[in-house]
Amino acid sequence: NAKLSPEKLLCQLRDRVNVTMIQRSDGPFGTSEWQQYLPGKSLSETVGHLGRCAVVSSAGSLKSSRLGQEIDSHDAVLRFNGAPVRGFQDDVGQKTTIRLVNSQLVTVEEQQFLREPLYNTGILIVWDPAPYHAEIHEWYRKPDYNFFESYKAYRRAHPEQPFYILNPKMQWQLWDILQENSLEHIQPNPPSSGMLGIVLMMTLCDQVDVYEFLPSKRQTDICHYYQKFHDHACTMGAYHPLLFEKNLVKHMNQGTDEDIYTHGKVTLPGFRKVHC
Ligand code: NCC
Repeated sequence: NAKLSPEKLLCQLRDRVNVTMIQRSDGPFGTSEWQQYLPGKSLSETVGHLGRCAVVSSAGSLKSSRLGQEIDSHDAVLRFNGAPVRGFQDDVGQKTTIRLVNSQLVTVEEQQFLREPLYNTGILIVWDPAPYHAEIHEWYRKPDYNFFESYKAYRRAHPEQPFYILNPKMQWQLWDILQENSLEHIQPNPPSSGMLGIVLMMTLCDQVDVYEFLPSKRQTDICHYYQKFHDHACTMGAYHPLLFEKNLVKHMNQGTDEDIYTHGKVTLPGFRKVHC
């Protein structure tokens, strides 16, 4: 399906997808009010140089996988949205270095977000589906979910916990590459949290092992490992271009098909290890 060789694709991702967090110098965030809220340190200063990293999708196929120890053996672990670890350690591990959450969760589920201890571990990053290649002021005026007040409330309650806002330009730079490498026309909706998280970790780590983004032999219609909720669209995508994301990730996999089948595991190089 993908048109470029895996090597060229990695170079395109490395050179064209700008993974940055909102900074004090970013247009509407330059006010004195925002200065108090945005973290003082950059994300790379906060995490340092990471070696082996794990990205844990929230897929139902993680259930009974017993991948917990293997996942925790990584230097850093990325999880998504409300995906829990308590009660699921054997399957998904217990380490959480970064949690990537969407703006819908932060806004619509604000009360849980502000209250549940799940969110108090590790570094938080929130992202919002911005209009296609929108300029930062335009996005700030019209975010998909207006999560800014909830972000501020969380920062006031947990001022010591690093909490970043993903610069929205990344999602469309990534979407463009997804579209260019697909034979079909893709709906212009942003990539899933899973795909954004994979590329984020490729900027921070030497190696990225992704679990159950490409489903293993445990593939199931159960949406999440932590809920009894069936929906085929969770794995294949409805709003997000999930199928195209999965094809792209499969194309770049440096691990074996056996590892996908048994562990749902894909291995990608960090961008530092990509030579173009
Ligand atoms: O379900 P969600 O995603 O939180 O899952 C995180 C990422 O794991 C991968 N995944 C998940 C389930 C599955 N069966 N297969 C998978 O590959 C995907 O890469 C997914 O991105 C999101 O992307 O942010 C999403 O968020 C949820 C929901 O908003 C949050 O869980 C918060 O409650 C969306 N669901 C709904 O809006 C109902 C989902 O569409 C996308």
